[in-house]
Amino acid sequence: MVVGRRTSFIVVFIVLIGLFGAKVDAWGCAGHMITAEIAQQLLPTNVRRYFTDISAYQQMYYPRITSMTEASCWPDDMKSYTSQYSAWHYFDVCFLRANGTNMTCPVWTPAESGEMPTAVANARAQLAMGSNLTHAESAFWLTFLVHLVGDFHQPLHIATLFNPMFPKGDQGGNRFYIYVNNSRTNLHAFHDDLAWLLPRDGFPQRPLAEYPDDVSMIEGLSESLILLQKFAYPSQPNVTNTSVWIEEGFETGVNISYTLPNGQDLQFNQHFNLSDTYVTLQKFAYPSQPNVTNTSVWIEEGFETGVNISYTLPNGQDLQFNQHFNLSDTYVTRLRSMLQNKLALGGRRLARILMEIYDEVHA
Ligand SMILES: *[C@@H]1O[C@H](CO)[C@@H](O)[C@H](O)[C@H]1NC(C)=O
Ligand SMILES: *[C@@H]1O[C@H](CO)[C@@H](O)[C@H](O)[C@H]1NC(C)=O
Ligand SMILES: *[C@@H]1O[C@H](CO)[C@@H](O)[C@H](O)[C@H]1NC(C)=O
Ligand SMILES: *[C@@H]1O[C@H](CO)[C@@H](O)[C@H](O)[C@H]1NC(C)=O
Ligand SMILES: *[C@@H]1O[C@H](CO)[C@@H](O)[C@H](O)[C@H]1NC(C)=O
Ligand SMILES: *[C@@H]1O[C@H](CO)[C@@H](O)[C@H](O)[C@H]1NC(C)=O
Ligand SMILES: *[C@@H]1O[C@H](CO)[C@@H](O)[C@H](O)[C@H]1NC(C)=O
Ligand SMILES: *[C@@H]1O[C@H](CO)[C@@H](O)[C@H](O)[C@H]1NC(C)=O
Ligand SMILES: *[C@@H]1O[C@H](CO)[C@@H](O)[C@H](O)[C@H]1NC(C)=O
Ligand SMILES: *[C@@H]1O[C@H](CO)[C@@H](O)[C@H](O)[C@H]1NC(C)=O
Ligand SMILES: *[C@@H]1O[C@H](CO)[C@@H](O)[C@H](O)[C@H]1NC(C)=O
Ligand SMILES: CC(=O)N[C@H]1CO[C@H](CO)[C@@H](O)[C@@H]1O
Repeated sequence: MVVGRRTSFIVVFIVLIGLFGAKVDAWGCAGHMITAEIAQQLLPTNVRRYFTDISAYQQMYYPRITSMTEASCWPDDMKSYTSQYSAWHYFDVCFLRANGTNMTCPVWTPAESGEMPTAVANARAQLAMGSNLTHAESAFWLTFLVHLVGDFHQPLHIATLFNPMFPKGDQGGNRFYIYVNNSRTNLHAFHDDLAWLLPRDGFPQRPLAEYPDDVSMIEGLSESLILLQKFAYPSQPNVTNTSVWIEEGFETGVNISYTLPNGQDLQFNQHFNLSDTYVTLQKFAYPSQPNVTNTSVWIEEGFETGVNISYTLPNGQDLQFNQHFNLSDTYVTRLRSMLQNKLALGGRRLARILMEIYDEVHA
């Protein structure tokens, strides 16, 4: 599969040279930039330098893309020129609200669900080939990896509603219209747009190099999200249970504090300095997330969030299509909080994956 794709992507890559640079809508771009920025801020220097160099290759082909943060939006820009990779951006899981009818979820082939998990695995496997890739290939796969880990943490790239109004599904909220402060939008776009947390008048402007204020805002928000714990997370029902805290603390102590990233025991009076990787891992390895890079777990999480937060009002009632009243502040506030948690989580997981790739390439 990978080999077959490779020929075709090089063709597209070359065809696209020179096209980029047209004014492109920044729809959903901020979330991707923040995910990329969080990951970069968490990476140890050597790993960050390695991937920064790879993303610099992209500048050879697209001079207006000057960083990994900026490149993170490119797979969406590409959609204007080709639909070849569109299925990489989602993995639909049916959320059925039959509303008393006999309707059921459709039976999908893997290709019909979308190819996001496979695409992430492919990107990862390709990057692990290190210098066996051409510069263009490295830049292509890194950019897609960064982008797709971001998409993975937008729950409506997973949960998709089926009900009597949408017997063929609402396409992850794309067909589900809502009103916010008298403006009509759709649920998917409202998520992509971080529930209007950030300015919407063309933010962030590109190329970033020409808009230092936008860069500051992306960097500042990323820094503060790094500090966010993943509390109040749907997959953590035991968030205040101190027995669980003890299990977690023990597991972290064993796995992270007393063990080096290569699996060896930490030595007393260790003669060499602790590696950057060891120090960084401590900042963001959550023991209750042994599956931190397991995309099956990401799908379960995304589905649960989509069902419980995106498609459900805080009072437990179903979100209604074309809801005649404005979305309540409580719904919007909860959504913003969830989306920020997801960005933080996605950025951390991306950093972890990049570190694992770096270790594989340098093994
Ligand atoms: C569902 O109900 C409709 C009529 O309401 C019927 O025509 C159809 O056969 C039913 N489908 C199944 C799978 O039972
Ligand atoms: C790079 O290619 C060579 C020759 O095919 C192969 O022996 C080597 O294992 C490859 N390296 C990686 C990291 O895939
Ligand atoms: C659910 O059923 C009720 C009662 O038949 C109907 O008023 C409502 O529009 C239905 N909702 C959807 C989403 O189909
Ligand atoms: C919706 O929000 C707008 C802007 O905040 C407000 O003017 C309008 O009265 C609201 N509509 C309803 C039905 O609450
Ligand atoms: C809707 O308008 C109110 C009043 O201006 C504002 O406080 C709120 O943040 C707006 N909601 C969104 C989602 O922008
Ligand atoms: C709390 O976690 C334990 C396992 O650590 C689990 O058995 C239990 O069901 C969880 N409690 C809730 C309320 O989910
Ligand atoms: C707290 O966690 C412990 C251990 O995982 C579990 O046995 C217990 O049922 C949990 N308590 C509550 C209130 O969920
Ligand atoms: C340990 O780190 C210090 C400060 O970065 C450096 O000067 C020193 O050479 C390092 N020692 C070893 C053995 O790597
Ligand atoms: C991954 O999570 C699943 C449950 O979601 C669990 O069964 C499995 O043991 C976990 N894998 C690891 C390596 O912890
Ligand atoms: C990933 O998670 C799935 C579902 O929770 C689990 O079945 C599988 O064993 C996990 N894979 C690994 C490698 O831990
Ligand atoms: C969250 O969603 C899951 C389905 O993914 C459901 O089983 C669970 O009851 C929901 N939790 C809440 C609090 O609504
Ligand atoms: C990956 C790893 O080392 N996991 C270990 C984490 O710690 C628990 C004990 O709390 C071990 O059982 C795991 O094997």
